[in-house]
Amino acid sequence: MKVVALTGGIGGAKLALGFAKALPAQDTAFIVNTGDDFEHLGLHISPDIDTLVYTLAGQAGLVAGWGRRGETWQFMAALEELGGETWFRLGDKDLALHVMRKQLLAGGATLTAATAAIAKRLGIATTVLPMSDDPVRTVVQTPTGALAFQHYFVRDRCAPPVTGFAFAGSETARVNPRIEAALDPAPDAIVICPSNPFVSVDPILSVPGLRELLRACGAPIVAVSPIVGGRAIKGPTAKMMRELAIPTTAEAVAEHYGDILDGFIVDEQDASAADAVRSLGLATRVAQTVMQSLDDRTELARTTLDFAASLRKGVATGRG
Ligand code: FO1
Repeated sequence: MKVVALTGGIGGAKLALGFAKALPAQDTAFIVNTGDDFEHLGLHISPDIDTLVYTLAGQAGLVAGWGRRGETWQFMAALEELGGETWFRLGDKDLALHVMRKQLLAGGATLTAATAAIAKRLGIATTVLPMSDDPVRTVVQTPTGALAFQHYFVRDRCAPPVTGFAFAGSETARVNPRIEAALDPAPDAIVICPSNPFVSVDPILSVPGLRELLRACGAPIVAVSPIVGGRAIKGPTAKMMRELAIPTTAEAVAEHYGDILDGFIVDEQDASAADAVRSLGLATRVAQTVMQSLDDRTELARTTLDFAASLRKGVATGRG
């Protein structure tokens, strides 16, 4: 089985680890959101790439879910003394990765090449692909104006009500050519991980041509709901849905993804949503999607692949 999975943020990284444990490395490729990226302190920060590579390397911070475990904060303390910006916390070990990435990019490397070099040094054998090597930046629209993503997410702690999103640079961004290679030959499954649909998945799908590439390759496309029992397991997904007057339900997420999907997996707590999802023309599967242990991650990965396989056998997918 070969999988290509779209991921961003902490929820997505959990399932990504499940795939990395369930499949051989050469059969596993991740398309990662770079809409959260920003230039900060002269560094190029790529939070969703870093959350994924630290998770795959077993180095992710267990509490917050971002940054590295076992961190020290001498750099932040010294920066504070100098009056530098410390609202975005960079641990001492994490800092080394950002400095290395900046050095590679300054030397002319693409974000893909820099990511591959870093992933290799962290012992990661799976393929980690930024959605594009061109800059795409998520902008959060609020009643009092637009916010850069990290200002919304970290500096303002997701407090401002959202009215919409924009992905600056997406008009001219090119799909990472390595993604085209990963889709040819077609994988057995394309999976949209349980990430935030608005600020982790939509930026990926905003890259011109990527949505069409995913659909054209013929692999079944399935998503795992990031909403369980009306709540997001982590992060502002449900809050954003409420602010956008979208019901905080699993089926509302399926509807949001629209016709790119063939199948949608809902948690056992939302089994009652299965009919509503089917009425969207989607195949659906009820499973445990809440991932606490490593086994949960691997089990959900296997369930997702099995579900996609059942769709690949030509079962009516309801896809237009
Ligand atoms: N999130 C926070 O809430 N506070 C932080 O200080 C913070 C620092 C940080 C440093 C590196 C990194 O890769 C991620 C970091 N994040 C922090 C998380 C980050 O903002 C989010 O993970 C993504 O942008 C949204 O998924």
